[in-house]
Amino acid sequence: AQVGKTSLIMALVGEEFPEEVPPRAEEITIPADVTPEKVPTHIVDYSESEQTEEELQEEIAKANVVCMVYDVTKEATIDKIRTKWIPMVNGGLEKGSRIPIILVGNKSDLQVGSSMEVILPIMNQFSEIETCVECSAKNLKNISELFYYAQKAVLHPTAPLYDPEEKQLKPACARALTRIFNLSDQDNNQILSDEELNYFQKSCFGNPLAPQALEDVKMVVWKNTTDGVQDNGLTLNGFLFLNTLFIQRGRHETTWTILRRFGYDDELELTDDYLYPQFRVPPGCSTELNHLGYQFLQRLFEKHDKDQDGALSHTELQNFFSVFPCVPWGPELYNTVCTTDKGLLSLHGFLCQWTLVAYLDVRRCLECLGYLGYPILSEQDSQTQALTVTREKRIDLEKGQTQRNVFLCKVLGARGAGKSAFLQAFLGRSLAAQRESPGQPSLYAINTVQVNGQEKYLILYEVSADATFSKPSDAACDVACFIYSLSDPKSFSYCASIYKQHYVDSQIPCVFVASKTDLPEASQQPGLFPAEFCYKHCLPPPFLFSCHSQGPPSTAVYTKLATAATFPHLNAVELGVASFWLRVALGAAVTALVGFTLYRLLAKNK
Ligand SMILES: Nc1nc2c(ncn2[C@@H]2O[C@H](COP(=O)(O)OP(=O)(O)OP(=O)(O)O)[C@@H](O)[C@H]2O)c(=O)[nH]1
Ligand SMILES: [Mg+2]
Repeated sequence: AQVGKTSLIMALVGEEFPEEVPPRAEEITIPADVTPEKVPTHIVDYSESEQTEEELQEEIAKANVVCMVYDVTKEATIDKIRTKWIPMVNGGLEKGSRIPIILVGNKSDLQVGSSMEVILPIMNQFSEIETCVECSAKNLKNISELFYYAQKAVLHPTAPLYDPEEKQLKPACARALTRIFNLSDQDNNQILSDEELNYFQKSCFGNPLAPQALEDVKMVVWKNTTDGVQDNGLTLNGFLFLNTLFIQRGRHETTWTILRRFGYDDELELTDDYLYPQFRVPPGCSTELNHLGYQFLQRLFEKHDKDQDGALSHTELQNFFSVFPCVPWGPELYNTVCTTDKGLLSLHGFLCQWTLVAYLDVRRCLECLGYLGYPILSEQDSQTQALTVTREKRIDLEKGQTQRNVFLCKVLGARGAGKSAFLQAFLGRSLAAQRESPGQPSLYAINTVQVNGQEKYLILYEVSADATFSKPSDAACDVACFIYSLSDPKSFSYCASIYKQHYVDSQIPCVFVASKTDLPEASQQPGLFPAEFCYKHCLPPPFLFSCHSQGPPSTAVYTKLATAATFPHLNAVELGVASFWLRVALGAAVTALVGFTLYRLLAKNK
């Protein structure tokens, strides 16, 4: 009481010292345009004589920041801050969710020395105290500063960033800044060069550093650290030191600007707005990376391929994921995409995997591109610019053409028919190669295929023989591949039955594949001749396939699948099916014709 709370508020608003004040000032809102941080500010006074403690607690619960005023000439009022007011404000709250406090020493005009000696221990005791300021309502000293600090405490709180007791960055803050350092270190040499620092500066603050400022920054770091500057650039430690310095000098808004630019919120988590920008995918449409997305990913691949062998080793891949909260790809990766001779991830395999993620789970893809700093590094508004939503499939079918570059093929077949082997063969692995290094099984395999001179991505998905097809989407895909084993007499009936139940009336192109042609053929169950079945349903004749090969298995069947997916509107007849059946039929006619001609020749020579 009587420390001058009401006078301070009225001095701020009236810009002069009010000689007479009521016990409690009216609630006021200062409009955004006249406050230093451009946020509207609501100021609420408290009067012990007019309000109960419950009323005070209610107000505190609504507040973003509390200014605690003491009288610099009365030590008892300082004592009460420590013993009563701070415990009251933050006592009920759990650690971490504390309301920032500004200590305000009023009536500085009456005092000769400074109250700082008494205040400092209190500040050290309570980390929720953002700052302290001495002021005077009487001669208007530091009044606007006081409200500026209050705004700053809300907008740029110290607590998440800095541990005043340890005098160092908090672990979460150091982690976030480390990630930002790694993203900004574009050539991956663990040093921010002048060029990288300028890019960083520009993306965070809108303009590059002046050459002299750049030198000054490095000089400060060099003078105060042992390893902060190396090869005329800033190391991670130097970068962290610089931010510690900002905070220690009360310039947390600098560090906050950096953190927010890279997508962090007040809890130092990446915000949902940043990780999951609005992206609408209407039903019937698919999602693909566009050239911007591929360009960005290729650049990052090259950044992390330190030995430039065209592949990411396990360590290099780990390094690539260092800006992620956890590694998103499991060991099945190596059975999903092509690898190099040494079993490492090639650029091609890397881009295939990204294509798969973009197609199957676009939300996840946006999230991952967010971790990689896409918006900042590509100078675009958001990750959505790396992706394209394709036209609705129904319209593609109507128009008879598609712009899609990625197709999904479901691979169906009885147990042991050779589905998994078929997927692996798509990655260029013969049966021998598969047996030599089996690895973690994957239900997906993705690779590129040439269709009419254009590169298309084809995703193979192995449907378990136990799959139930409980909803229409279980059958949905761009092309269905039915695999039966020539050596297993029972395996065709599974294909025939799934085809008849789920595909015969769909518009999905279907291809039958007879697998294991290297093994002795067993006749399929009576009454079921695959070729006859295909003919009856206007399907192309079964494609003969074997993974038992020297070197990579033949790719013809995958081209056929991708072609069928690209031109679904072409029915079997146009896809050359007819010509096959015609050839079979014509075969007889040709023989007859040749026979006739021969006969004539013979007759002539007689
Ligand atoms: N000789 C030969 N064996 C093959 C061929 N393709 C697959 N196999 C073998 O057939 C067996 C079954 O192959 P998988 O690919 O696991 O069959 P699947 O259809 O995936 O089986 P499930 O996942 O259990 O339904 C394995 O032992 C393969 O090695 C082939 O072209 N030739
Ligand atoms: Mg399998």
